[in-house]
Amino acid sequence: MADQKDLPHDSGPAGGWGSMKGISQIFGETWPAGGGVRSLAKMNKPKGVMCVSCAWPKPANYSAFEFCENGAKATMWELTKARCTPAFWQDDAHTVTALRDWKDHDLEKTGRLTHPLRYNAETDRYVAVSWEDAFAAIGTTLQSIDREAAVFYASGHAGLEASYLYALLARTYGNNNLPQSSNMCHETTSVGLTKVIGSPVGTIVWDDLAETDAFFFFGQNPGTNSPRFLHPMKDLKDRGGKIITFNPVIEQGLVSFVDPQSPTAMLTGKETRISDQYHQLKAGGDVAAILGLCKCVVEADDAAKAAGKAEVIDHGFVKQHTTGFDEFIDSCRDASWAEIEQESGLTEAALREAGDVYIAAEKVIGVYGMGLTQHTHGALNIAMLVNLLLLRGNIGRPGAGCCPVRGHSNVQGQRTVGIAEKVKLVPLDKLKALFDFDPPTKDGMNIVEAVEGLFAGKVRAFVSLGGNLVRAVPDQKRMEAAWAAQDLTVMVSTKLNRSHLFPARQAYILPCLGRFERDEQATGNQSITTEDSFSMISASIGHTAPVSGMVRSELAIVTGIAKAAVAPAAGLKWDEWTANYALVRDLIEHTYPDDFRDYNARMYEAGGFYRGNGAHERIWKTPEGRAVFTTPGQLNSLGFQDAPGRYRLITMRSNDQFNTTIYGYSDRLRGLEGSRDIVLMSPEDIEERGFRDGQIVALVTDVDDGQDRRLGGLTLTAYKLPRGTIASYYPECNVLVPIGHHDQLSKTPASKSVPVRVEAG
Ligand SMILES: Nc1nc2c(c(=O)[nH]1)N[C@H]1C(S)=C(S)[C@@H](COP(=O)(O)OP(=O)(O)OC[C@H]3O[C@@H](n4cnc5c(=O)[nH]c(N)nc54)[C@H](O)[C@@H]3O)O[C@H]1N2
Ligand SMILES: Nc1nc2c(c(=O)[nH]1)N[C@H]1C(S)=C(S)[C@@H](COP(=O)(O)OP(=O)(O)OC[C@H]3O[C@@H](n4cnc5c(=O)[nH]c(N)nc54)[C@H](O)[C@@H]3O)O[C@H]1N2
Ligand SMILES: [Mo]
Repeated sequence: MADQKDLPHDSGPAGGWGSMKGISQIFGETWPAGGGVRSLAKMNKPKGVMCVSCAWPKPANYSAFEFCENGAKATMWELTKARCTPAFWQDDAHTVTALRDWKDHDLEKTGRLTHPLRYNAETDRYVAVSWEDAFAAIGTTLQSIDREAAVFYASGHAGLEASYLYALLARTYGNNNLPQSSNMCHETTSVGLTKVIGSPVGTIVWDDLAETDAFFFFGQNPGTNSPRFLHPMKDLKDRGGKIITFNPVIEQGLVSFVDPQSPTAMLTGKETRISDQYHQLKAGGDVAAILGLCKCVVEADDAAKAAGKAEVIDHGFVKQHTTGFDEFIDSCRDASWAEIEQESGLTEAALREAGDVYIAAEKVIGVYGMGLTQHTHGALNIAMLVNLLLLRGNIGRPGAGCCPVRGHSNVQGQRTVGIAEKVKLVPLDKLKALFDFDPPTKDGMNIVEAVEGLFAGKVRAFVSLGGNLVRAVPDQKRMEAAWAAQDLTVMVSTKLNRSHLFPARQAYILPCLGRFERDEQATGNQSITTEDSFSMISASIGHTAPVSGMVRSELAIVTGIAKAAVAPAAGLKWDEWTANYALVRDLIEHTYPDDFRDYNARMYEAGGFYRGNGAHERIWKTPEGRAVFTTPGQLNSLGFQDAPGRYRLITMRSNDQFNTTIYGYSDRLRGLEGSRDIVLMSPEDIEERGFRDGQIVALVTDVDDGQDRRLGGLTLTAYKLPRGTIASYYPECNVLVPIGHHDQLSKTPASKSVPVRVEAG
C-alpha cells in the first residue's frame, strides 16, 4: 500500500499555501487587475457566477469563498487583460503555419479573442470580418452541402439556453450530428450506468456527502480536477469516516489536504490525512480489484450465515431490486485470488483490508472518473463498481450511491437539453409540436464516428460550440490533415487554440463572451443556467464588462448561424429568444416538464434545484425494471494482451491545466515542475530496460494497423508506479491514441490504457 512518504518527488499537501501560490502564479502572470477578487467572491453563489471550471456542485450553505485553486485559475485565465486582436495577425511571424510550432500555453496566452475572424489562405492569416458577412458565408456553405456532412460539436461549457438552441439549430438544419465532449469523457457513464441502473448520471445528492461512512475512490483525482470535493472529504475524515483509494498514481489530493478556507489549518499547516488506504493498482486493473472486494463480501456473507450472524449482503434489497445476482456471486466464488492478484497488481491481503472497510461501513459512496471510463472495457469497470454497491444496497438510500465526477461545468446539462446524437435520448415529438417541423430521425455521429467521417472525407463542415477538438481527440496528426481538408470550420471560442491552426477551405473564429461578462440583450443583462454533477440546475449572471464591443454571447452566435443556415419558419423565433433567455427556458420547460418545473422561478435557489433521478429513488429504468448485476467476461478493462516491452500508458492531467488549456508547467501536487514533455516510469522498469532516469525517450503506439504513431523528446522520469504502467500528459499524447481504441459500448477513447513501447531517443 502506498503512502505519501513513498513519493519520490516532494509535493506538499493539496490546498494550503501551495494552492495559494498556484493561484498567485497565474494572478501574477495574466491578471494584475484587482476586480478579479470581487469576481471570485461571487463564485458559485446565488445571483453570482457558476464556476467555469468543473461540474462539482455548489452547496446551498456556501462559505465566504466558494471556489478552489483550479476554479480561481480558470477564472483568472478567462478574465485576463491580454487580448488577441486582429492586429496580432499583422506581425510578420504570426502566420497560421508558424503558429503551429507554438505551445498550447502560448497560443491561449495571447489573450481573449475580440473580433470575428476569417481565414485568408493567401496571407495564411486570420483577418477581421463583420458578423453579418461571417454568418452569411457560413449559412451559404452549410446550405450547399449534404445535410449529413455537417457536424455540430459542443464542448460541455455553454449554458443550457444556448445548448438547447444549438441542438435545435442542428435538427432544424437537418441532422442529429451533435457529438459532445462527453463522448471523450463520461459517455461510458451515460451508456454503462444506464445499462445497469437505468440512469445516465450519478445517484447522490449534496446531503449524501454529509451522511456517508466511506468514499471508495476509483480513478478520480479531486485535488486537481474537483478541488472543492476536498472539503466534504475532510468533513468525512473529521467525523471518523473512511476513504479508500484505487489509483495507479499517488495523487496528493487523495493523500493529504490543508483547508485553505480554515485560518487555523493554514497557520498551523495542519494536514488532514485523506486516504486511509491507497491501493496502487495496475492501469486497467479495476475489474479484478473490485471483483476481489466483492469476493470478500460474498465470503463474509457465507461465513455470517454459517455462524448464524447478521447477513453481510443486503439480500432483501437484492431480491426486490436486482437481477443477475446468482450468476455474479458464482463468478466471485470461482475467481481465484491468484488471478485477481495478477490482474489487479494488488495483494489478497490489501484487498481484504479494503473489503473489511466496505463491509463495516453502513453507507458507502463509490466515486469515479476517467480512470474507470477511458478504457476499452470502461463500461465493465462501471458495472463492477455498481456490483459492489448493489451487494449491500448502497444505491438509492441516504449517504450511499454512485458518484461519477463530471468534467466541464455544463457537460451533463448539455445532454439533458438535447445535445445528443442518439435520437432515443431526445423527445422529438415535443420538438415537432413546439416548432412545427419534422426532426430528423436518424442517429447522428458521436466523436469517434465524426472523426472517422473526417478521415473518410465524408464530413465537410464542422461547427464547434467551444472546445479544441483537433487537440482533444485521438490520432491527432491524422485529425489535423482531415480537419483542414473540409469545406468549412466554424469555431465559437474565447481563446486561440490548436484547432484554429488547421483551417478548412473556409474557416471562421467567432469570439464569445465568457461567463463572467455581462450579457446585455434587448431585455437587459441575461442569466444563463448550468447543471452540475448532482443534477442541480443553477443560474449564473455575469457582471464584468465584455472583453470588446465586438464579442457576442454564445446564444446570439448560435441564433446568428441558425438564421443564416435554416429556412425561416413561424415557430423559429431566433431573434425573440436572443432578446430574452427566459423564453428559451420556457421552451426547455415545455420540452422537459418533469425536469424543469417552474424553471425561471427556481433557478436562483441556493445550491440550485434538483432535476430528479429515478435511481436515487430506487426506480430502475432498465429493460428489466431492476438494477443489474454484471458477470465480468474478463478480469481487466484492456483491449489488448500484455507482451514483452509493451506498457499501459495513462494519459494524465497536470494540476496546471484545464484539458487542452495549459496554465503553466507546474504539476505541484505530483512534485513535477518545469516541463510537460516527460514520461513517468517505475524505477524497476527503468532498470529492467537498461534505461536511466533523465534519458530522452520516445513512445511508440504498439498497435498493428498500418499507422505510425510516435511521440519523441520525452524525459524519462522515475516515479512510483506499478510495473508495466507508465504515464505522460494529455493532450500531448493524443498523437499516440488510435481512434479505434475506445470503450466497446460507448466509444469513449481508451485514453487511460494505450499500448505503447518505449524507445531511446
Ligand atoms: N484543473 C482541472 N480540472 C478539471 C479538468 C482539468 O483538465 N483540469 N478537466 C475537467 C474534465 S473535462 C474532466 S472529465 C475531469 C477529469 O477528472 P478525472 O476524472 O479526475 O480525470 P483524470 O485526471 O484524467 O484521471 C483521473 C485519475 O485516474 C487515474 N487512473 C488512470 N488509469 C487508471 C486505472 O486504470 N484505474 C484507476 N483506478 N485509476 C486510473 C489517474 O492516475 C488519475 O488520478 O476534470 C475536470 N476538471
Ligand atoms: N488522451 C486524452 N485525451 C482526452 C482526455 C484524456 O484524459 N486523455 N480527456 C478528454 C476529456 S475528459 C474531454 S472533456 C475533452 C476536452 O475537449 P474539449 O472540450 O474540446 O477541449 P477544451 O480543452 O476543454 O477546450 C478549450 C477551448 O475552449 C474554448 N473556451 C473556453 N471557455 C469557453 C467559453 O466560455 N465558451 C466557448 N465557446 N469556448 C470556450 C477556448 O477557446 C479553449 O481553447 O478531451 C478529451 N481528450
Ligand atoms: Mo471531460
